[in-house]
Amino acid sequence: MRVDILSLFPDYFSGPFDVSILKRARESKLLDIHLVDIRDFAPRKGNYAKVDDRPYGGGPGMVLMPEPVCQAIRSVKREKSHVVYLSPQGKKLTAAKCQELSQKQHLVLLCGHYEGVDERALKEVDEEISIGDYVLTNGCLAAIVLVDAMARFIPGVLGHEEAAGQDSFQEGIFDAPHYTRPEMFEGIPIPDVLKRGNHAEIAKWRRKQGLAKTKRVRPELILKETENETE
Ligand code: 4FV
Repeated sequence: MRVDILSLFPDYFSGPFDVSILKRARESKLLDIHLVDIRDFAPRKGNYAKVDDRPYGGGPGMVLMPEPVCQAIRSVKREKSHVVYLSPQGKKLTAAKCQELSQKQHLVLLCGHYEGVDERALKEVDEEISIGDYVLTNGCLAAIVLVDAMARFIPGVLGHEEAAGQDSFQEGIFDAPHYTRPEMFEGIPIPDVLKRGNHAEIAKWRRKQGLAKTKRVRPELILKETENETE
């Protein structure tokens, strides 16, 4: 999959894509990430390229201008491209959405900055996605979160396939608690059921644990899950 990330800070991405699973995914060409500097598409006065201006109607902060944003998107957009604008005004990113995006051939991610992007630039955008109900200093972080969570669904990116399949939220509920050696830690043993090695019993216990914690911490997920089951 090719991913073009449009931002004002291409350097922001040096690090998260250069280690561990994402580094391996890029090396094995499962993930082909390109960084585009929106400032390269701004009209230049001398060596200054203006990308932002004050908001019409007044108010605090600055707004990203439509011209450089649209030109940047058009510089990479092609027939099968799917353009996503990361912003707090988007639909919340979910595992299901990550799985859906992982099937795209070409993703174009637009990272907001300042107060946001001029609304008219959104004519080049297919969907707006938020990573959560809080405001970041810049949208680059949201793009990193999306690429990371989405890449896990690309076949071959994770070591053994089923890992993503057993994730939290895969069945709309939390993952079960995990245990590893030592069998006794500071007087706390591992649950007996995990020692008995009866896989059906272990699977039942894990689902029960996942369900119980989801009910306690995120009851709305249960409602949604049962709604999905009853649909
Ligand atoms: C954000 C979010 C987010 C808003 C102002 C960047 C910032 C600045 N993006 N999910 N939450 N973006 O806070 O995606 O433009």
